Amino acid sequence: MAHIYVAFIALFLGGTAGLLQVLVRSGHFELPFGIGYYQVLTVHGVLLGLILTTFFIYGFQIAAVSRTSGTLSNKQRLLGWIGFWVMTAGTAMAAAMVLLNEASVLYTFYAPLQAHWIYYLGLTLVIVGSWIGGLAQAMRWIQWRKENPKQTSPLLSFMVVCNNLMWFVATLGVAAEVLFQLLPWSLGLVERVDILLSRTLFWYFGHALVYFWLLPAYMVWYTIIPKIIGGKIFSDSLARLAFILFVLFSIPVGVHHQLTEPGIDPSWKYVQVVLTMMVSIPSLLTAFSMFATFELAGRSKGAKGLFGWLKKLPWGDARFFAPFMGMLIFIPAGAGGIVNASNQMNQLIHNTIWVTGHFHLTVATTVILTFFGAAYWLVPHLRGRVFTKELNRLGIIQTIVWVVGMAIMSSSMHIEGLLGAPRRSAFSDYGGAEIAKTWASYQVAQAVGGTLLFIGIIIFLYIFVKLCWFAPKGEEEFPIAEISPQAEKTPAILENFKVWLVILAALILIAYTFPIYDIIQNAPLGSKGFKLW
Ligand code: HAS
Repeated sequence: MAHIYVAFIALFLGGTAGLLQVLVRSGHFELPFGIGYYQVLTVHGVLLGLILTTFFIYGFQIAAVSRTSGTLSNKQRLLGWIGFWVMTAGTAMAAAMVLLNEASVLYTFYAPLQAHWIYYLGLTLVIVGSWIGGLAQAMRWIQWRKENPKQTSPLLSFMVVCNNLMWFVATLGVAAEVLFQLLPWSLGLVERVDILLSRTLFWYFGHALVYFWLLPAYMVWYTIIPKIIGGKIFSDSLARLAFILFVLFSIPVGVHHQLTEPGIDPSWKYVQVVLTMMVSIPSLLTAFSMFATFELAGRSKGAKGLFGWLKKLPWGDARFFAPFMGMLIFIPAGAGGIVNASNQMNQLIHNTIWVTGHFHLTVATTVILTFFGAAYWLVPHLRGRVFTKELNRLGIIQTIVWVVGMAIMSSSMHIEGLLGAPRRSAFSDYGGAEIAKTWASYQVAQAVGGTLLFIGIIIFLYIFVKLCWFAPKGEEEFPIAEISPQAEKTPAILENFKVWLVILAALILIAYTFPIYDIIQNAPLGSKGFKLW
């Protein structure tokens, strides 16, 4: 619960910043008291992209491991608490610097924009804290394996370990960037920074980051949703295979965020684009698995015809409805990702507000709606209360408001991006340029959609507060589905992390050794820091 409280405080503050942003970008509103647009944008990105996600994920994962592998030992709990406090202290440090207007560098903190060193140190602590907390979760799973030799470990715990392993390997990149480049540079110990190297290290981490958000949502889809709809997990092996593929392919693909970067040789971009297409496969496996789960559950309840099973899904249950809408939105959202990853099309959309539209569909809809759906049972389960009919009805309304708001905001971002509007920029009419006039109506639409989303946040937080302190006391189930009896036995290799780590290391070395060697070997002078806000 401690993690979840921090997460939803971040949701409120970050969501408020989001509302201010869409209003400013509509061109009809200006920020009061000299508050800068980029300051608000940094608050928004850091609090929602980094803090809300990481804290909710850890709250959920700790509960998931403890529910499926057994209660955490005192040592594991202590490590969990140390991790929590280190992360929280880091958050406070980074937040303080942003609020003091010393770090308006956005959540990607691209050099040569230079923030105060305390901002970088704060974010480093968030990562170090997450290593400590993640270790505690993995230790419980290892203990389970020792206590139950030669048995397949609980699926949900296995998934948590995969996510933490991916996170650990990915964060090594950003840790190297901050420790060896940004911190010494912001402290004045070195004068210049190698921009291309810093971005490459960031994106080594940055794409795995998006799967660190997505995989907990997939945990809910694979293991929780089947129980809520009265079905079974379609296949334990398929679910594990999908997670292993994410571990393997999430990291050696970061260069697809740098397809327009001049300093990276096109042949390495080609390799990483191929690997990016590989990382779409586990999502396609997941889509297949979810359809199979829905259909089998529907047919077991007597559904007939090709699509009769759709009618048997529990549409009135917010614990299902919110994640389901997340899945549905992931179909266009994922297709947009494939557009981004395709080198030629990336030239059109890169650095336009299309990309902002893409990640509001993926993380801010697919992932967040699944987290909302999970909170509807997890919070009352942990607080000893029940998710009442009235709160469930509000949860359905909340989901509809969210989907409508996001459909308006995100589709207008996609279209405006195709018309050339930049991302990461405050409102401007660009000196009355003709092209900028074509964006105006889409910017107003974004303000309308963004306002609906803010209303969605308020409704969700109302439900959350009720579930924490005011809903009737009782027992709410932690729903975990069983594996279908028809599923094949899980091959032991899927749990053999030694094999996967070797392949992962090989893929990373192939994808990154030469580009990084090349970047360092041909490094220009480097850049001094800039503070443009
Ligand atoms: Fe992305 C940029 C490529 C997925 C987030 N992405 C971003 C940024 C973020 C982000 C935050 O290649 C901006 C970063 C920044 O600040 O610069 N993305 C992809 C690809 C995928 C992808 C190939 N992204 C995500 C996910 C995210 C996320 C997931 C967050 C959670 N993305 C890119 C690229 C860029 C990028 C480039 C850089 C662009 C640039 O130039 O700057 C893939 O993983 C997508 C695969 C997904 C699918 C969909 C499968 C569908 C499923 C739903 C099934 C539905 C069911 C419902 C079962 C293939 C699983 C049943 C329905 C019934 C009707 C019954």
